[in-house]
Amino acid sequence: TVSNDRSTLLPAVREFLSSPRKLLIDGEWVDAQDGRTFATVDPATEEELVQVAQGSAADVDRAVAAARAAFESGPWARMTPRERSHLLWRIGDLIEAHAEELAQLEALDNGKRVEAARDGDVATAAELFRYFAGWATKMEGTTIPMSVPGRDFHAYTRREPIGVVAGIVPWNFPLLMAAFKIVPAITAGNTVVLKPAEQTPLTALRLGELLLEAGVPAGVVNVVPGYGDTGAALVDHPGVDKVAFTGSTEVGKKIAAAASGNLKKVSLELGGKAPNIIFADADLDAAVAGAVLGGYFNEGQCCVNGSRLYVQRAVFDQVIEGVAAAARAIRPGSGFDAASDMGPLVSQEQHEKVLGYIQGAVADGAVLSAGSGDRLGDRGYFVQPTLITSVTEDMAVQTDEIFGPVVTAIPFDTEDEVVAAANNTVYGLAAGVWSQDIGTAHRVGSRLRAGTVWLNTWHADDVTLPRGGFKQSGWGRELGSFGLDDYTELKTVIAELR
Ligand code: TXE
Repeated sequence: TVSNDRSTLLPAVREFLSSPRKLLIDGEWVDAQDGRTFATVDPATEEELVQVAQGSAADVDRAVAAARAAFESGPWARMTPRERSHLLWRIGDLIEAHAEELAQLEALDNGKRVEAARDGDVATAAELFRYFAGWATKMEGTTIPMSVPGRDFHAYTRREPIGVVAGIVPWNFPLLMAAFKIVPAITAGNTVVLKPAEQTPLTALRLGELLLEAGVPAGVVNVVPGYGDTGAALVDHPGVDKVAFTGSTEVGKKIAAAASGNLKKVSLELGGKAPNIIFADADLDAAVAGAVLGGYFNEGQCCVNGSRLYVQRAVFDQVIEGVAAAARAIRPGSGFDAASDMGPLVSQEQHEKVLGYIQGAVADGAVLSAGSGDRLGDRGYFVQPTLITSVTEDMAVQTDEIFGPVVTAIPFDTEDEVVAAANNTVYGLAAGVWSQDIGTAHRVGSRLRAGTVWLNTWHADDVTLPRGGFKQSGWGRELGSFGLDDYTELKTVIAELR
């Protein structure tokens, strides 16, 4: 049985959940125009947490108008880079000051462990604001020589904000994904309408309150929760200049098509199916630990998880034994239970999808080296971390993004063979190599078609590093200095010196 003790909930969290949450539009908390609300659910108990206003196309209209007005006039348009920098830093401090509260809200809404939310999601969100606070004053252009015989010119470039940015985010790192969209956008002087995922709107709404408290002017960041149709209304809106989306490849394709209406700029961070390659000369203890972390981190609901394990034949049995033993030892439980190692999946839909893939693999003839394919307990969306062997490349469990704690493992003999297999996917988000031969590690790393490659590590990360996908894993890069490029237009100015 799963413990669902909620006695540690902070008064601020209880207060936040005590009344329906509203939309943030133009600095005000308002109901949806048609009065509609939807329930957000605790995935550990399957009980409703609170009702949340559901934005319709009319609310999207109001939010886009507010973002447009804030972009073109008012305090935001006149704010200096230094003032924006200080503002960003203040928000980082406020997030840190409310870390436990935000972590508890995240654990309730998403299911992840409070500790993981506090030390991971919330801490990184705070750092993101601080890192980009530094960039606000460093959005420099260049002067460029021109060669026109007999005439004199001064030419230079400027980085200017794009305008109104729609951020549409998923449920796996709700606060952090909200920060991924808001931070670079406002650093560069854009304004934002954020659409959190329907499964997990709460921390984005709490962040909205903190943004106002920090002094973000009205209309600069608007938060409009709702389902996919709310997101679609934003993508279709002619007043939106850019869409920044993280989610499924399927919806990413719809967004790319719909955005063609006014040719709004689009950046996409989509699905993945990362290959994790372990050579026989690897430090096997480290590789097994990396395979476990890479496979099961965040309940397996992470786009850069190493879900396809490839192990060189000589060490295959040894590695499988190690990963299976570790997977069986993981104790799923409530995110509020200090004894649990892993929370539930986010939703009933995700639970059914993941169990369906595991059962489908068994029906196809694969073997479960860890996990059972059955739900754990009778309440909450729990699943035991699963390792699948005797897998072939054509099985759905091997080709599709599952987005749960499910790892498949296939043995290989040669480098060429494993590189071909690893790259044989529509995705290209992350990949990894384990080998103590630096030549092998770097050479194979360079042959893998993925936006992030980890060598002898997994999930090592920093807000300073760009991330994004090759192939159908996306368009553009987020974070690091490159992350600002997608939120600015480059203007070339040419003056004749007469
Ligand atoms: O994603 P969706 P879902 C993958 C993962 C998962 C699967 C389905 O494999 O199992 O996607 O998850 C909004 N126009 N990833 O259904 O639908 C939606 O409301 C505009 C990988 O949750 O892509 C939510 O806010 N917006 C991924 C957001 O898009 C639309 C993380 C993501 O939802 C829309 C999440 C539309 N037509 C899921 N339809 C990653 N890359 O990390 C939906 N939305």
